[in-house]
Amino acid sequence: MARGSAVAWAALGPLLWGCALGLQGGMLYPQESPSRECKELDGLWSFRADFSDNRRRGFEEQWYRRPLWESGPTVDMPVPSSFNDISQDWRLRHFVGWVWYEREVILPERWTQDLRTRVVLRIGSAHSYAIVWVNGVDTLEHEGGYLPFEADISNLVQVGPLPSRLRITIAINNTLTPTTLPPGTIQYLTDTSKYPKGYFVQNTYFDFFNYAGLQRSVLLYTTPTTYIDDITVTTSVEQDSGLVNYQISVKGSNLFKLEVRLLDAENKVVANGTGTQGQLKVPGVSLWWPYLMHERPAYLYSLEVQLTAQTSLGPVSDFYTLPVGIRTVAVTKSQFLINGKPFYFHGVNKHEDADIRGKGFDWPLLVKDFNLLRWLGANAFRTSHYPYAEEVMQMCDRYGIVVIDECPGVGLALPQFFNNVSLHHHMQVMEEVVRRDKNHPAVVMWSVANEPASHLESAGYYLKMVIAHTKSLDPSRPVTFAPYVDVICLNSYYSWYHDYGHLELIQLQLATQFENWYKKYQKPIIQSEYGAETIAGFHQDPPLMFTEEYQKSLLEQYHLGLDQKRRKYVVGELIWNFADFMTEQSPTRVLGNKKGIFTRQRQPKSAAFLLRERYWKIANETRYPHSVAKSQCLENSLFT
Ligand code: BDP
Repeated sequence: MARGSAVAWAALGPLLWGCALGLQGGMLYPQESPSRECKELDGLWSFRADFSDNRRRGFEEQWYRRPLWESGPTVDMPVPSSFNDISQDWRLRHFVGWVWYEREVILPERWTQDLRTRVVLRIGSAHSYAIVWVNGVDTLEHEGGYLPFEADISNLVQVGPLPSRLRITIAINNTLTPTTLPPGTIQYLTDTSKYPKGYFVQNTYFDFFNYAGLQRSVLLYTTPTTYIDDITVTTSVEQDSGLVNYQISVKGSNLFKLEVRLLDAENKVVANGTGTQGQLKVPGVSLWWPYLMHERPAYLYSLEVQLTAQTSLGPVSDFYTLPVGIRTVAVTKSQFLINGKPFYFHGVNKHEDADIRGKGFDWPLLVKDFNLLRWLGANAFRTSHYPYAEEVMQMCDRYGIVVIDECPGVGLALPQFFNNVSLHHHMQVMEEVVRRDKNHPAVVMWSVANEPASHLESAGYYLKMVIAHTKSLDPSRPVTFAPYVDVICLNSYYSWYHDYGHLELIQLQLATQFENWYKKYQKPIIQSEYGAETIAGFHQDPPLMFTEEYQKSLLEQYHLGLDQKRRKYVVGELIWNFADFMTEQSPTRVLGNKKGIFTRQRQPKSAAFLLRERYWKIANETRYPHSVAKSQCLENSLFT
């Protein structure tokens, strides 16, 4: 994207939008409406890991043909959750290969008898390769964890008078190979004096535990046979009016009518339109503002879409409601603009990670994390290093937490990972990320990779292609990582991995880092990672590494360096990390990565208070119109 002209770019976005998706069909978040029903399949599933030498016994014996208990012992497995930390069997914690999940469901009679109803099976995520059978019939395959996939199973359930019992079998393989995302390698250790025959290990090149399984919700939902398949919305602002450009795709019939209405937060209709595309104008618009950036909150409208269609079985209608935040995003040489105003990212990097459930989605954890973010005065996070659950993105829209949406392009460390098959898959994953998250006002930028080995010859072409593809998918948002991007994100660990213990060097080294990058590329910079390993409760003063005092001092030095460039071209800072998280075992990790400012149990280390004071101070300095924000968590505490 051209560097200078933010205005032209913002205007072009909505016009170019939506022409390049190669995927079949949309991926709207399932919702209940007068025309749609949902049936959640969360809870206990039957489970078995295939411990056979080649891990293929399940396929050889066709475990999907009959109830799983008939082919051997099963255990209870909660969904959503990672399977790794649930049982007392250490082999399961470290298991690499195929695991099998199964669940029986009774369907409402209408779903099986009414031929104007379409029944869809949707899996929120399955890490990392999944095959799905319904009543023993091969139905669906999907590659890649962290993103949803679904199949129309109407013809499997609408087959006779009473087939209301459904058996869903899902086989999931967590093996990472040079062509998966993230990639990995399997290494066979053949020295028989040290390893038994056939011994292998999974090598990965990233710093988080490769939790796996059905980590997000599985559900069944219905639509009519002619249905709203996808909605794409982009927004812009013209004087005091908001413009909402919509594009709707309908499947099942060409004989339909579409009506759209935009409602404000009080459910008052503020604009309406008809047809598959159009522009809605909202005079006196309430903009979507990031948390603490404006005295107005993150305002959400609702786009109600109503479809009526004629089918051979009679008329059908479908209803879908999409939350819409009206805002603009643009980048200049030295600023990141939201609604035309400079935005400074003061936030965190996260992981979807907590005890026992691993990366399993969990409402209490989600709400706690958002309460902590607001307490901290954080206005942004990066979804390091993979897309988070859809419910997380919805919370960001509602709370005004700005998101840099990162795909699982992490650990791209070896030359063999930059091959054509990987490139194709990486582009496909970006399509799936954009398709899923394109309508979230909170998402302001796509991140295509974390720390790829961009110096390798094979990486240059690969990364350029992924970035160009992402831009063609969504010209309305900037793209980050590596130098061929709109905003430069820098991870650095001065006085931690380099010159460790020497806090006095941070300011100098940080200044050199910023100046070199800015001189070369003249693009805004975000310090996208910095931090120090800290074991809660370790104290030493003067500070020594791993203590709470060292983490605090390191942060203080970084902040002095950041403040030098903050009003120039540095547009953000994201601490590594929000909370401690699990990694593979290694001599440099003590029960995981401890760079959190909160523990894995979400209790604060001393640095959390330091960061909190800083973030509220920055929020108050950068607020529009200038006013003092009150901490919502401590009534009588003002950070000015
Ligand atoms: C960064 C990586 C991140 C690691 C972090 C660390 O992007 O995934 O967890 O280092 O070492 O370079 O703590």
